Amino acid sequence: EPEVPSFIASKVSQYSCQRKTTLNNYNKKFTDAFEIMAENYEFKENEILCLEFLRAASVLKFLPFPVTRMKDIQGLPCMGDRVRDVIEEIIEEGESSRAKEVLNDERYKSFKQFTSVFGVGVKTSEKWYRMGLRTLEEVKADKTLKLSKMQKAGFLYYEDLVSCVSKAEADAVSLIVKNTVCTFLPDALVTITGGFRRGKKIGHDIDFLITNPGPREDDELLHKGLLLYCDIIESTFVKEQLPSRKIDAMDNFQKCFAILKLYQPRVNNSSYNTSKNFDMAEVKDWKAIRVDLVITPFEQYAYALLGWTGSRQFGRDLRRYATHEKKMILDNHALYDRRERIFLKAGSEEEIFTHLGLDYVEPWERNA
Ligand code: 8DG
Ligand code: MN
Ligand code: MN
Repeated sequence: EPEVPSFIASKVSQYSCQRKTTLNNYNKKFTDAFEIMAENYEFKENEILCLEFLRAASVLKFLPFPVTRMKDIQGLPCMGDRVRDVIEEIIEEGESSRAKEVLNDERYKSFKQFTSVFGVGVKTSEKWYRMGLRTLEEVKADKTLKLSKMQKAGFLYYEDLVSCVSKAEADAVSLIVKNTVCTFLPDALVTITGGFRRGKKIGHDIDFLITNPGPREDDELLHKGLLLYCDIIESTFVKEQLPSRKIDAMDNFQKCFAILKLYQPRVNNSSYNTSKNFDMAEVKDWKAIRVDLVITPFEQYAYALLGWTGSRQFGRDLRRYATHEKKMILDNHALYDRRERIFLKAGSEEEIFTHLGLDYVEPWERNA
């Protein structure tokens, strides 16, 4: 029996920023079910129940052993009745009937398809669903719909974008981005953030943080270059404004949710060469890849790095911890101490953890 003597359930923090969560998940069958439940609540715009299941998933991802009896979750935080019901059923039946119902639910299935398109969120899905649309085929066939520029690109490169990005692809794109950025800004720092910085082997996109030490002259950077699709969002950051208190704060950096054209060496497959229809031009030798490019002023780099490294849940808990345990406000730009009425400067992630009175958590331990 997997018994971990040093493990004390009642000492587990309710905040994932006080836990170390690696990619080694012993409780995937539970956390998968929770994430389906959470996503369904997200589609219903029920933030409270969505977060309840995401927090529970995050606690079980942290457990150093698989849950096999209800006793195993005794004393753990974030285990409300709804969560316990799902756990109990999975222990007894091997699966959750509630999660299964969600997977078969018409509305969930439609929203899942719709939101898989780049540029389509819950709001657009809601609109399409109310119009009676149920599948992506129906959406594509409806010529009265006015798609945004982003959504048009999402449909155009759909197949490439739903197939995930590998670590090798991320490394290849990283070289291209670094080279391109450095031709414009030789001193610029380009860092991969997001899931790949946390050690994930696949992702839905590649996240980059770009900063230029010294005088600011980086506004032009995103406006030039190699992008298939790029919708640039201008920086709206106002100096001295208080950090945002929103739980899922969008930041005000100049950023670009882009699609990059990654050329891939053609596999020399002999069946192509003997084919009657062989035509070099018809073989697609590139893949569309989703890339997030975020430009940050050098003084805010550590905060931006912490925010964009994620995970989303880890970030939410950092902000919740700052607000409720420290009377501070944290976002991707700054940390504000409400008691002292000062902004706390940080040149590294370590310093931000220190400001918050937290033990440092490595990026690969932030997979909450
Ligand atoms: P994945 O791409 O492998 O699926 O996972 P990920 O890398 O963890 O997720 P992500 O959606 O790419 O987001 C990376 C981190 O960036 C995540 O922790 C949340 C954070 N983030 C912000 N601001 C914004 C924003 O405006 N949009 C998005 N999508 N993510 C943001 O701090
Ligand atoms: Mn990502
Ligand atoms: Mn991203």
